[in-house]
Amino acid sequence: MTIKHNWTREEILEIYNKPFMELLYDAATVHRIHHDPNTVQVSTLLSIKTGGCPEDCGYCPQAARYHTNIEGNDLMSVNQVKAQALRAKASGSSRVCMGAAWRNVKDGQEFDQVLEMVRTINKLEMEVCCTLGMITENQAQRLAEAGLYAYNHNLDSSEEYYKEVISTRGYQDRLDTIGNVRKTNVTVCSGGIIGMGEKIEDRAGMLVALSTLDPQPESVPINALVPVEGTPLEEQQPVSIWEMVRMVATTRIVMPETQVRLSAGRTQMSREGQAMCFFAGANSIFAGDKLLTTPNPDVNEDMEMFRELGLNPQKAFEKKAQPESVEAQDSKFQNLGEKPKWSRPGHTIQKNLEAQEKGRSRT
Ligand code: SAM
Ligand code: DTB
Ligand code: SF4
Repeated sequence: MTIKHNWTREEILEIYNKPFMELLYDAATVHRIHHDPNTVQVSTLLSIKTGGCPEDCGYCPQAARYHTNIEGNDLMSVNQVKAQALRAKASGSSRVCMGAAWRNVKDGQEFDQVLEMVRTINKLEMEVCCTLGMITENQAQRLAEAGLYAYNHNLDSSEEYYKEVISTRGYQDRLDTIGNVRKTNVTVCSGGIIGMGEKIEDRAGMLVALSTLDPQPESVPINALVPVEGTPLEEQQPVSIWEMVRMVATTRIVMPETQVRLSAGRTQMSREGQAMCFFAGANSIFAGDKLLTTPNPDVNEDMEMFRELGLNPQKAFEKKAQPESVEAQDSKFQNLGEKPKWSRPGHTIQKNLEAQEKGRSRT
């Protein structure tokens, strides 16, 4: 079946704004053609390096400048990560997604340690995903060689609205990193956040940027903003379940083969609301009582919801074969000690500056 790669903003808006029942029916129809509607992939997030990030992402509790109430941590040890991965596996997850509060990856001991974490989890027969910020082609190759299954790097919004939220990096950096991942056999996970004050046109703009990638990302997380005290977006009103369902359904229609992940924001959703999202084409979730730093529903409650809805967790490597892990000493790709010049637009975002100022006066 051919996949359409030339979606326009107008076409996507037309889908997003359909009468609700039509949208739900169309999305569920596409979903059933391309996926088993009773299977949902379950990932567990693991924050391997928390807080202290130099970036100014307006939504993020881990940006050092906003002085939120999170507990920061240095990079976890390989053994700690292995223990957490085993717990995640025992609770029914097929994938571990390791997140680091980094702007970009730097070659050196810490990256070598992350590569060892990737090898270790892959050997537990689990899919391994990393989200470490911007990466070069060589860094992507090294992750691939260690056995990485997926790399998460979100576009987060439309190119226009991105400038209203982040000033320390540009949209093109994100696209270039996704391009670097695409040069390897690692799958691409890229999506975004709704509820940051963007217009529906921006949501459509983000879906244009994602759906015109060829190939389209293998997975697309849709996050509802978790407003965290201290961040510039702390006062944003929560998105309604109707908006979430519309976003999921539209994503499903424009990216039929992608796994659409119902990501941050599930603690605010009822089971009925989540069921609508699954019907509209969501077929993955983050499980575990914590996302990276904010709460997520209890695992037992999620499993109870799965039973209620007759959903089954997807097995590891059902969509794509398990990659091999090459040991460090046999690696073809070396630490190049690169110093890539990722951009730093540095334009003024009033809200970010105010939150930064408030944070400063609190310490
Ligand atoms: N530092 C890396 C980066 O920015 O790519 C990886 C970690 S970062 C926390 C990963 C993603 O988490 C962001 O791209 C964003 O989509 C999501 N995120 C962060 N804070 C959030 C919040 N408060 N609500 C919803 N999603 C959030
Ligand atoms: C994604 O799109 N959402 C996840 C994962 N990819 C890394 C992260 C959500 C983070 C929510 C805020 C927090 O817990 O810090
Ligand atoms: Fe840092 Fe990533 Fe948070 Fe931005 S989203 S502040 S880059 S951890």
